[in-house]
Amino acid sequence: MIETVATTAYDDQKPGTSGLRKKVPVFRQPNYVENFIQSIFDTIGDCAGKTLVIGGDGRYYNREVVDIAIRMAVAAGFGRLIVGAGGILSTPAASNIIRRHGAIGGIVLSASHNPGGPTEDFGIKFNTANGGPAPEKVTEAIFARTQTIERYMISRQAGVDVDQIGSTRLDQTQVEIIDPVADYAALMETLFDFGRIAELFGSGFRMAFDAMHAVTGPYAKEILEKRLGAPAGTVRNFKPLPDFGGHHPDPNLVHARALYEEMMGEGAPDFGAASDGDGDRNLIIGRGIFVTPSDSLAVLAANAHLAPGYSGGLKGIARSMPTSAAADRVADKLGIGIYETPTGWKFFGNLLDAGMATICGEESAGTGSDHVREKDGLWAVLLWLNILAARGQSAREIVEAHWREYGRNYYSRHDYEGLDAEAANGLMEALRAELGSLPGRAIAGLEVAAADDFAYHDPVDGSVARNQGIRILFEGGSRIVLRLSGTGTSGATLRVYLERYEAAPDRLALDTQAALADLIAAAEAVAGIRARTGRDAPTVIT
Ligand code: G16
Repeated sequence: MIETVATTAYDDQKPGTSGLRKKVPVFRQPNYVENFIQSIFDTIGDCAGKTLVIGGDGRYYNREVVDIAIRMAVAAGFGRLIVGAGGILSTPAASNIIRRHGAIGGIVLSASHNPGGPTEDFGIKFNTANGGPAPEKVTEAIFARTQTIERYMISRQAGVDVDQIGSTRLDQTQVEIIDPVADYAALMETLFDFGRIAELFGSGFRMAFDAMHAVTGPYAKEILEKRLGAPAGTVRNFKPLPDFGGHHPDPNLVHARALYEEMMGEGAPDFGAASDGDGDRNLIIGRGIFVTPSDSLAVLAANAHLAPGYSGGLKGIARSMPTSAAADRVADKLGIGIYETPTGWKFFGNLLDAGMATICGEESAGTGSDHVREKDGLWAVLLWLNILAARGQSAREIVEAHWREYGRNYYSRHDYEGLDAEAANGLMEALRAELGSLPGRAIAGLEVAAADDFAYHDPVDGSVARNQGIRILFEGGSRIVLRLSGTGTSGATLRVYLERYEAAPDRLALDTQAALADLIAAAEAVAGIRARTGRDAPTVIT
């Protein structure tokens, strides 16, 4: 039985950098979830006979929303639903399934690296037929629809048991509950030399992978321990929990501190890695060395040809604007295109679809390739393993050799979280107003060469995205970027990105924060962070 339910619009359902992210109590308001899902379906238009993928990262409220999404998709007339067993699908696995099964798109439930629980974060995003996050014109259409919605449709038939792998018919819809891992693991086998990586593990190579009680656990267990023969216990915290064990499933140096300490300590394993809530981010730590996401992108791009899936070379590299320019040097050397996009994986979609880029990366711990249309945490880890196995060197040796060859882009991001939104917006507006007068001025001893508010002109569809972050470029190539996060769920988060390039052989092993000290001072001087936000120090330094 399909019921049409009258509803009233909410005015705050505007998707951010990566879908609609709010606190669980917000999603629990009457019809809040239903309004958003119906707005997605109304934006798709005719859903009859089409295929839709549904899954999420297993966080608190995932099961309830999977059930609602299935019922509403049946009411919308979809022909086939593909749902991860237990309501589980990592973001990259969902992207792969959409592509592999010719789905019109997917509903992916996640708030990524944000904490989970009854008062914590939840999120809904829509991915389109290419497997990637919906581009801005689609998210804007969904948002517009949420503003005028007056009804939604839902099936009141008995639902399906999402824990039971199998296929059930509900009205005209075939609902398939699938193993969330199988298709993804098969894809990884086509890209990497599993035999060689297995030999590495067979030779006594030790690895620590922290799944942070999030979605990657079952994927990492299957691939690393079962298929590649890593010793049992290599994958830690592998059981996805609705509250991630009370932690933030954020693979950075704050929330994966224990792994970092271990990798820097006596008797550290050879290689350490972690992934986030929905499995699209990665953290890479070699024994005695943290590899910044920007460096990781550059090293992976320079060595990708060592993995079978990339042996033919790369078509191009894309990075988000705040990501360091380390990858640009690799692209120059390889003689391939380098593209600078705004923050948000959705901006890579066109470049990947058009065959202009093969590998993409972001400073926010995201790396991926054209194998799917999302960033992919485990993919990055497997490419690293493939490279380690092929080169027979440690991660540290590889990174240091990379710096010797290309120079080093010292890089750090300072986040000021939970700011008063007005104060944060005021800071950005004041900076914007000053941009024209900055070039030629000296700030904290550094001369400004150029300053702008980044605008992206998509070379594929000609669309323009403005106000994507303030860039202050200094003589000599150092820079500061300031922007407000588009993924937070309370107040505002100011991100300050700092970068300095060094090529002198005796200046490649400096302490990162010390190497960036004058840029940190310049950011404070130009933006007045302390005075405007009342904060003396960043909340998180990565
Ligand atoms: C999302 C986006 C990324 C972006 C990151 C941070 O990642 O997919 O492209 O870099 O947020 O965005 P912001 O700086 O606006 O907070 P995830 O892993 O949270 O989905």
